[in-house]
Amino acid sequence: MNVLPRWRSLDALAGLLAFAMAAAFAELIAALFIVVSPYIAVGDAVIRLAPVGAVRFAISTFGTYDKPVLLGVIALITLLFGALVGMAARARPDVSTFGFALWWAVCSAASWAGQTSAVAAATIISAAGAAGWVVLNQMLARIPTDTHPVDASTDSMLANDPRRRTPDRRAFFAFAAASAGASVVAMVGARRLGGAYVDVEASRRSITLPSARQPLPAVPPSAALDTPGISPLITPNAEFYRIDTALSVPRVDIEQWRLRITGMVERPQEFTYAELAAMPVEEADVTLTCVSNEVGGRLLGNARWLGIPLPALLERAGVRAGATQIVGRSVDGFTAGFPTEVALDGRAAMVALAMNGEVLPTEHGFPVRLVVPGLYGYVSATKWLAEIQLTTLEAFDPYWIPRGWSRLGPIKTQSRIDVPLGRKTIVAGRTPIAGIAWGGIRSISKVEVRVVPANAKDDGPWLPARLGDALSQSTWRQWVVEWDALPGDYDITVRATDGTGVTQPADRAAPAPSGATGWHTVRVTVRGA
Ligand SMILES: Nc1nc2c(c(=O)[nH]1)N[C@H]1C(S)=C(S)[C@@H](COP(=O)(O)O)O[C@H]1N2
Ligand SMILES: [Mo]
Repeated sequence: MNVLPRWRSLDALAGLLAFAMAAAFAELIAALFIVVSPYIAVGDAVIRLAPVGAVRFAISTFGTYDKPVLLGVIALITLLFGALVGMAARARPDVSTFGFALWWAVCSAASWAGQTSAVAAATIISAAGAAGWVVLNQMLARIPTDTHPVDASTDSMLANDPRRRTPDRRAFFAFAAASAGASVVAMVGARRLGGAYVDVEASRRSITLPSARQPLPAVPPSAALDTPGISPLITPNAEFYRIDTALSVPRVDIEQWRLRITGMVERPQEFTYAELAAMPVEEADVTLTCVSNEVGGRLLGNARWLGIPLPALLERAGVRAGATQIVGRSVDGFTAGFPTEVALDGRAAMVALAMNGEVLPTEHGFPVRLVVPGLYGYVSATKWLAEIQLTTLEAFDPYWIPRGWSRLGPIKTQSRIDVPLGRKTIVAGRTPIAGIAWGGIRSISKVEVRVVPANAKDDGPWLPARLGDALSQSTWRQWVVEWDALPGDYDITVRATDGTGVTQPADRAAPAPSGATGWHTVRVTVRGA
C-alpha cells in the first residue's frame, strides 16, 4: 500500500489530460459546427450569473484582460477537477463516469442557456466527453497499481475490464503523450477555424450605435391600424422572417472583419466597423421581401433600418464609368447583385448597421448588410456583408442567377389578408377584414376587397379599404374594411394598386423566376350569432 502515492501523480496526470482532451475536442467540434464552444458558453454563464460587484471588480482589476483571465480560471478549474477525478477514480472507478457526467451537465446547461441549440450542444459535449472518458480509463488501466498486478491470462473476464488490463508504464506514457498531442492539434484546429471563439453576442452588446443626422419621427398613429390580428406596422426583429443559404449563422469577429469596396472603382476602400459607424448615417423604413414569397405568404417584414447611404460609400470609392453592377459578397461567399443605377436613383439603399433600433441581429446579417428598397432580397440584401464589388451585369452572375431566378428582381405589387384567417369560422355581424399591401418603391395608393358567396358565378363589387398612412414609399401599408357578415361561406379577395396607378394583376404566377403574382383569396365560414 505504501507504494500507492508514487502512482497517484500519474492518476492525476491521466485525469488532467483526459479532461483537457474532452475540452479541446469540444472546441474543435463546436468550431466545425460554427456554434459557441462550451468553454465560451460557461464563461458567458459565469458573467451572466456573477453579481454586478464581482464583474465590476474584475474589470477594474484586470482591465481589458478580464475575459482572458476569466477563461484562464475556467480552464484551470477544469484541469484541476480532471486531476482530482483521475486520483479518485483509482479507488472508486465510477468517479470517472461521474466526473464526466458533471462536466457534461455544466457545459450543456451553459450552452443551452446561451445561443447554442440543445441538440448541437448535447451532441458536441457528449461526443467530446465520451472521448475523454475512454482515454481516462485507458490511461488509468496502464498505470501499475501497487498491490495486485493482474495477470491477464489468469482471468479472462477480468482481463476484459479495461481497468484490470496488464499495467504498462510505457504504454501509459505513450497514451498520455498521444492524448496531449491530440488535444493540442484539436485546439490549434479550433483556433484556425476560428468561429467558435467569436462571441458575437458580446460584441453586439458592446456596440453603441451612431444616431442619424435627421432621425425619423416616431411611427405616427395615423400609419398604424389597431385591428386585432393585423401584421404590426413594424415587424419586431424576433418575428422577422429569415431566409439564407447559411447552414449555421456566420459568427463574424468584429475585430478581424473589414468591409471592402473593390472592382471597377478609382480608390478601393477598406473599412473597419468603427470607421463605418463613424460615417454619417441615415434611417429608412423599408419592407424587405423574398422572391419566394407565395401569394398570401409570410416571407416579408417591415423594419426601420439605420445605415450608411450606399451612394456615400460609392462616392468615396469613385465608381468607374461602365460599372453597371453592384455585387454584395457575404463572409460565407453568398453573392447578390443589382444595377448600379438603382443604388443612385434616390432610394434609400444603404449598408445597414441596425434594425429597429437594435444592432443588426446575427441572423439578419451582423455586423452589416445591404438594404435596397424595392428589390427582392436575393438580388440585394446581402447579410454578413464583406465586400461590395463594382463590375458589369454581363461579367458576373450572383448566387441565385445561375439557379434560374431572374436577373433583376424588382418587388411586385402584392396584398395579403391577415384577418380573418383562411378556413376560419367567424360569427355573423360586423367584422373587420384587414391586412397589408406593398409595392416595392412605388408605395400603395389603393386597396380593394371583394366578398362573394363561395363558388358564386358572379363577381361582387370591389369595396375600397381604409389605408393607414404610408411610412415611406418603400413600406407596406396596412388596410381594413368593415364587413357586415351574414351566415354562409364566402371567398374574400384583396387587390392593391401601387402609387403609379397600376393594379396588381389577377393572373397567378409562381414565385419562380421573378416573384408571385395574383390576388390573395381566403375562404371563411360565417355562422349565426
Ligand atoms: N449572406 C446572405 N445574405 C442573404 C441571403 C443569403 O442566403 N446569404 N439571402 C437573401 C435572401 S434570398 C433574402 S429574401 C434576404 C432575407 O433577409 P432576412 O433573413 O434578414 O429576412 O436576405 C438575403 N441576403
Ligand atoms: Mo429571398
